Amino acid sequence: MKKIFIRLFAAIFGMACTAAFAQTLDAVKKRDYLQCGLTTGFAGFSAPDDKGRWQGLDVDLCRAVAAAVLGDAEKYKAIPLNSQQRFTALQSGEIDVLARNTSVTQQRDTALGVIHAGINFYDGQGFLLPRASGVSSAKELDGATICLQTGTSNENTLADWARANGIQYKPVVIEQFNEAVSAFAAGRCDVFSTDASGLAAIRASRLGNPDDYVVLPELISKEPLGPFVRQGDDAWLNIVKWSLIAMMLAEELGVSSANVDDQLKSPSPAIQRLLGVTGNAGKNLGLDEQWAYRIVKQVGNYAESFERNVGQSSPLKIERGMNALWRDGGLMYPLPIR
Ligand SMILES: N[C@@H](CCC(=O)N[C@@H](CS)C(=O)NCC(=O)O)C(=O)O
Repeated sequence: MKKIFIRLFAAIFGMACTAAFAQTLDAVKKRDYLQCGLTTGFAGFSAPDDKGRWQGLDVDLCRAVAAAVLGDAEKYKAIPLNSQQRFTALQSGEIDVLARNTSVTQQRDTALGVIHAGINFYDGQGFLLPRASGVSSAKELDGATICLQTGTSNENTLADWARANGIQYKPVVIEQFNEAVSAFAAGRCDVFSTDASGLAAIRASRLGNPDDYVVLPELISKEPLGPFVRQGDDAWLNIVKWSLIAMMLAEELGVSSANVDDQLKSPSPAIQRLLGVTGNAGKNLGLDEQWAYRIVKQVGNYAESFERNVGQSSPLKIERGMNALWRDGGLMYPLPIR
């Protein structure tokens, strides 16, 4: 009798949980577009082009999820958020996914009710300053005025680093990105500090002649950047997580937007499973079996997205470095689909 009761309870509880977990997927399907939290405009990662179309490595993550879930990479709405606004927007349900140069930290992954769904860019905090300053190492920054943006992990990281290295500095902390950059450009601070990716974006697109500015060689922290979702919706977490993995796995397996149709005939079991020719990876995610095929076809693999947005085909010209695949000496290690 007791056993039957426990089974009944488990079944009802299981159904209730499944319903709760399916929330975001159902909401996105019903709405027929994804609400994607991005920056207010950050070249290479998430910024509108001259036609108002959002472009970037982070935008491609939104497009990948939209392609997987809704069949069309363009079925997403860009929600621009500054650093301060981003977690509230996710917590409150204003966005379905936060895809915006957000560092994974223990506190964010636990206490904020949000959770990361992978890493799409390994980074570190650095310093940008005018070349004319003659400064060539972060050790020379004693006495500097340093611009930062409110609501970033950069504030605490800089404070920790300065304390550990006996460096005195004056922080100028500004809420809006544009204002923070303008303050730096106008010489209100000697240095701008944020993730190196952000510094590359600022240098390439916001400051007149990029060659008049240098990014110092030292990175003072680890900044693993990745998409976040709300805690408590594992089905949705899996969709975002595996959409990103699918892009990396496609790179690893040599599947690109250009050859994906030919690759449907590949004899490789791993490619067949990725593209839904065999297996049930789609069903396991609550999607159809072409979810990853559409990601690669419409968005491209991770290498294509990287090169187009932030790599050698972009003004940022960021090296793959830590963001290369593991087999090429980087940290990107796509989990297997099987
Ligand atoms: N990775 C750091 C910093 C990310 C960040 O928010 N950086 C700022 C300064 S470059 C930014 O992206 N601003 C863009 C905006 O607010 O639209 C974090 O997660 O706190």
